[in-house]
Amino acid sequence: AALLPPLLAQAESFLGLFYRENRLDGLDDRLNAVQKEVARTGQYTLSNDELTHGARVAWRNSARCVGRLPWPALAVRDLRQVTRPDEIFGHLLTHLHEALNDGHIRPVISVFGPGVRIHNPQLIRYAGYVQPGGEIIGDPATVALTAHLCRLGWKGGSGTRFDVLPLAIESAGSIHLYELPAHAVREVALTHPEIPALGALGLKWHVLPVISDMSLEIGGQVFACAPFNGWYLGTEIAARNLADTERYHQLPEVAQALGLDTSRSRSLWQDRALVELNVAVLHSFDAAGIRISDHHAVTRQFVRFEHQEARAGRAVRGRWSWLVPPLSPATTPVWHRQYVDGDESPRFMHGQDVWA
Ligand code: HEM
Ligand code: NRG
Repeated sequence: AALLPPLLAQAESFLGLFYRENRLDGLDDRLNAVQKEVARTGQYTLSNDELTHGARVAWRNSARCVGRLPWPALAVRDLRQVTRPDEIFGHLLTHLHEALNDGHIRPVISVFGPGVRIHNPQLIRYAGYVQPGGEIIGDPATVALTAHLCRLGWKGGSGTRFDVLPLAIESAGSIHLYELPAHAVREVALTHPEIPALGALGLKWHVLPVISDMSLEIGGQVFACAPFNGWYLGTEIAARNLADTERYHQLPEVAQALGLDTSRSRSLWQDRALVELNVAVLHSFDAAGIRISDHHAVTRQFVRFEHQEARAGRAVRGRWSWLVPPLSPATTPVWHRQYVDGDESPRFMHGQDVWA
């Protein structure tokens, strides 16, 4: 095997997995065909079924993902023939629509053709504008991305804290900008079941997390444009995006809405504000009929996933620091378990930010 070209070795390993896990016959014939194709062209083409299974296993292998239990349900859109920016954008709008599914969010991945990549880390993200005085309006995490999009010709949005960024789609070396229409971006305004003052803060978040800057690798083939989504875990929005001091930094405002004593950290005003902000996110998504996980249920499901994988004779890789939620971590079962980190193929991979 050491003498095999790397691509062929990776193809054999993936096809072995594909035939084994699906209990299929004919692996030898398939390997012969792939060997010939690689010898002739230097590449080979995954069948639609192979691509589908490969993408699902890449999710199953994502060591930092606590939401892996429903991995076999991932909907895979085979768009490997699509490389033109206008067409890509159209398919991205369809992706958003099918994923949203009227609030009953479905996990979806769209796999596009060669030479394509999306500069944005997620299809939907809010702009971060730096004011002349240095103050940031919007999401501080996207300041560099926002500046990059402005250099590419974006004129900026309306200047709110929640301006949706345009997409930069690169194909065959040329870059095109697209504004997402409002109907493609579903958002939920935050309210609290008992505390109206929290609703008055004017906070909201978009309902679809669609990661668009990770490559998908299956059997040695790399798809640089393969945006995927599941649904949100409440803590991602409430305990990080809106709460981190380096992000929207809203805990002081929330604490004020709750009437807490913010003069002493020992009043635990940050902790109490954090809990109520998390209550508000889950309550608001539920009221809007939008699927969202809470950290207790998702971690129980993750342990079920571990047991299911053990029964299938497979090892689960996990990164503890990512699997443990940032709110009440020790109340969840993953806190008390150990995980072995690791990177197995098929996989999702991070590359270099285009603007870095
Ligand atoms: C990471 C939850 C679906 C692949 C994460 C994280 C959470 C999460 C909480 C950590 C994110 C962070 O801390 O920034 C969920 C939930 C899902 C879901 C609730 C609902 C179905 C998916 C799907 C895929 C996926 C469909 C791929 C097909 C990943 C990957 C990461 C990740 C690759 C690591 C991202 C990185 O390194 O930045 N997920 N996930 N997840 N998830 Fe999932
Ligand atoms: N924390 C990020 C999203 C990362 C991925 N999370 C998911 N993925 N739930 C944020 O926007 O807050 N997913 O595919 O569902």
